Amino acid sequence: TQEEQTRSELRFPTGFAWGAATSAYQIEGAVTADGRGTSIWDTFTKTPGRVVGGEHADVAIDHYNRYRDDVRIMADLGLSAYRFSVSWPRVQPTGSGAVNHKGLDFYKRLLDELLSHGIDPWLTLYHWDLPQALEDRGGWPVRDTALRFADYAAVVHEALRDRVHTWSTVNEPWCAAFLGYASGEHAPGRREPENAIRAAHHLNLAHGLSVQSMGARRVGGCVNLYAITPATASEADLDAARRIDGLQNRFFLDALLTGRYPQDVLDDLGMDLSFIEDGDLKTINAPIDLLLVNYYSRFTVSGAPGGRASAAAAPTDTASPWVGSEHVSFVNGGRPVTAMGWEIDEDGLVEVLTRVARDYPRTPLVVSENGAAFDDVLENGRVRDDDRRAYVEAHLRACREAIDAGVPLEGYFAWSLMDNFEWAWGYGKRFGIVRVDYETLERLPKDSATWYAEIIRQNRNHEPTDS
Ligand code: PNW
Repeated sequence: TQEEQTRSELRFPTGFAWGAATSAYQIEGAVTADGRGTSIWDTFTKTPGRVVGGEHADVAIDHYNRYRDDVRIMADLGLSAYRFSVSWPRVQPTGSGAVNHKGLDFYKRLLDELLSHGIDPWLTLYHWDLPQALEDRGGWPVRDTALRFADYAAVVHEALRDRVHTWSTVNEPWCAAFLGYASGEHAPGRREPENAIRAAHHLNLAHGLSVQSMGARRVGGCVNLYAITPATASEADLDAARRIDGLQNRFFLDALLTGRYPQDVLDDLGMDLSFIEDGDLKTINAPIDLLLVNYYSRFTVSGAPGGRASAAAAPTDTASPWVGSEHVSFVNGGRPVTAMGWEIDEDGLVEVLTRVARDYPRTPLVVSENGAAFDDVLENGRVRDDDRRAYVEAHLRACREAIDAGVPLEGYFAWSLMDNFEWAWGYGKRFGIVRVDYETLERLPKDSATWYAEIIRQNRNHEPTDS
């Protein structure tokens, strides 16, 4: 039958990680509990005009208090892995010095709960919630922030190493640098193009320094990659594609995996780069055990004026994140879009994965985020999100295709486990496979979650039972 065929095509290798992902600020709430310090996202969300509807995440989906229920949901879905992040200001309220043990205790409780349900925790050290005190001293454009991060990483690693097998450092340095310091769409909301490049370098440096300071085995870096197509074969459009690929993809991939910044990108920037010190690239190129790839969409780009300045309109008044390539425009590639306006293109995922495996060989890969926001309808206690189910299914097929092509892909994490605070968009964009009622905070698995659970069950039934 059709259904059996679907399942047999979605058969994955034994040991494949079946996961879902979240991040601290987007779900935890409890922003003043147990000695947590202030992060740049607390400040940003309280600044008028920054987030749609003035929404913030003081309560978010109250995961800090409801983590037991949430782990139960993961167990019911049969997830083998869960990717989450640690809030730096919970652990070090001012980003350096004294450790707040009550903050670490929360993660110990969460990890114990996960482990007791047989769910493998994947810990991300930084998902954008910089302690405000460090931003007050200059933030990511300042080198010292990377040094403070290395200390923080060592603290977390020492406290949680007995409970965590897989570590990752900085989630999506592109977003943290360019949405935070160039376009201003994300916290801290600065529009300082050259400082955004400094931030990008120091985020890379923070990655490398923390790999060293943790001395952890099984540690990875995390990048958000896009498939990129020139709008036409014109010279201007080909140049636009080279530039955007350079700043979005190669600037991070080359640094982490080859220890070099792409020369063409440095040339495009045409700025003083003396903040890059001798030995930095060697540090950034610290050996890692895997690369975490977040994938959502494809960009179609043009060097001719007239298109949009960004792939999807930002919800607030922002500048271009494309430092040195502000003239590039993003055009409609003609594919269906999600509620974010992001084009759906699963072939782009095959392209991205095979490209990374070819150009940066011998690094195991994981799809650490993939998913879609849609305008869900709750009807008779059920969310029939066939659009999200189709998105996940298409991208899982893409993963399967990449594996068949020889890509060393070790897992897939749906973004997101639950509806949550979607940054500058607030709560209006729902990415969860589990619905959250923002009045009652009740959780309800959507049809996409039920479907995903069935795929996982089919795959895990075929694994050796003595593992
Ligand atoms: C990622 N962009 O964010 C993040 O890792 C998640 O926290 C987030 O919720 C998810 O994707 C969905 O947005 C991105 O504008 C935010 O290019 C913005 C962009 C990319 C990724």
